[in-house]
Amino acid sequence: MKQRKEKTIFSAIQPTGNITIGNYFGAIKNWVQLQPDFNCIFSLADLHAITVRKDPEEFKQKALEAYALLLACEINVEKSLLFIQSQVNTHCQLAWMLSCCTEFGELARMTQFKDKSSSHSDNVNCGLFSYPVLMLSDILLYRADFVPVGQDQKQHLELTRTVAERFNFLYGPTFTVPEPYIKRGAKIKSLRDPTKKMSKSDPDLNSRIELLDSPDKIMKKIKRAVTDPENHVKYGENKDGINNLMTIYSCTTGKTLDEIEKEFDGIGYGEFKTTVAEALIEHLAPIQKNYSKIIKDKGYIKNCYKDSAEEALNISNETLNEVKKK
Ligand code: ATP
Ligand code: LTN
Repeated sequence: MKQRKEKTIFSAIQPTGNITIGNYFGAIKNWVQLQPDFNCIFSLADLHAITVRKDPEEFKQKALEAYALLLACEINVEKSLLFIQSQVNTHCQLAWMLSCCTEFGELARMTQFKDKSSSHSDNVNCGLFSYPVLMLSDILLYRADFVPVGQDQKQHLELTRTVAERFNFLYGPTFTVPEPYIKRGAKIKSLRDPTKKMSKSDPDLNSRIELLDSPDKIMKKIKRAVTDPENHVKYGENKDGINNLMTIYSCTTGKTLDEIEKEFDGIGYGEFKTTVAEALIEHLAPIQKNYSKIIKDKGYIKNCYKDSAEEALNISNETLNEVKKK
């Protein structure tokens, strides 16, 4: 990280499956835009990902691809850190200490835990339960001021603040209490069930657009997206499917919902879907082009994550040592 700015940003993404436009518009695009103004520290949260069972070989490959894709999205390792969580051992150490400052009841209330324990009822492990403690440790180690995430992570952020304040109160000022940095309207829903969030681990491939999907796939998936019988491009209640497509179009083009309603006044869902798909295809093309170059250069990718991990370890060790002392 070359320049030291006044404020620091931390965020992470799990290398599970293929990164979707939900991850991109909800998180990664913001990360890229924040790079000129903040010290930016980003991580691939592989330790979080193993709360759900993985095939080891596939997992390793996915982590490498996710790393390359973040570089392709223009996370710039000259300016920012982009490291792999399991390569920086301070995270687990702080997580243990802070798990002793987190209440059982606080973790039991987390909606992500409730959702994931019902969708993976054969493996409700302790890691799934204490997941937020590792996450808040990720953030607090770097004394981050802001954490850009999608709305689904807001509850974990509130817990991060609670635990930081509790520790500071009990042992004296230590942690920066971070603020969430959440962009309005950036929650992208599943194309098949627009009441649920779009997720890269949803078993239904048609529920999501992945950043590396071909133009043909993007067109097909958008065409098949669930809508309502009204055939009127208007944002509103009980129109989750159309609301979602309008959000995607808005994120892609920068147009407001009002502008979109005007643009498609009197135009049906079929034509609207084609326009949304075309805009997405155009938006993703440069990322896909960058990715195909980067993924061929394994040496470069390795250098990037090793250098970042080394620097992350130096920064986080300072915080960890202070916590140990206290
Ligand atoms: P998984 O399905 O493996 O749980 P995910 O797709 O939900 O993964 P995460 O790795 O948990 O993604 O999240 C990475 C970042 O992307 C987070 O900041 C999260 O808030 C954001 N994000 C994930 N899904 C969406 C979505 N549908 N809309 C907006 N932001 C999202
Ligand atoms: N739990 C997050 C990923 C994550 C994260 C973090 C995000 C792990 N550690 C620290 C922000 C800050 C998720 O599932 N999106």
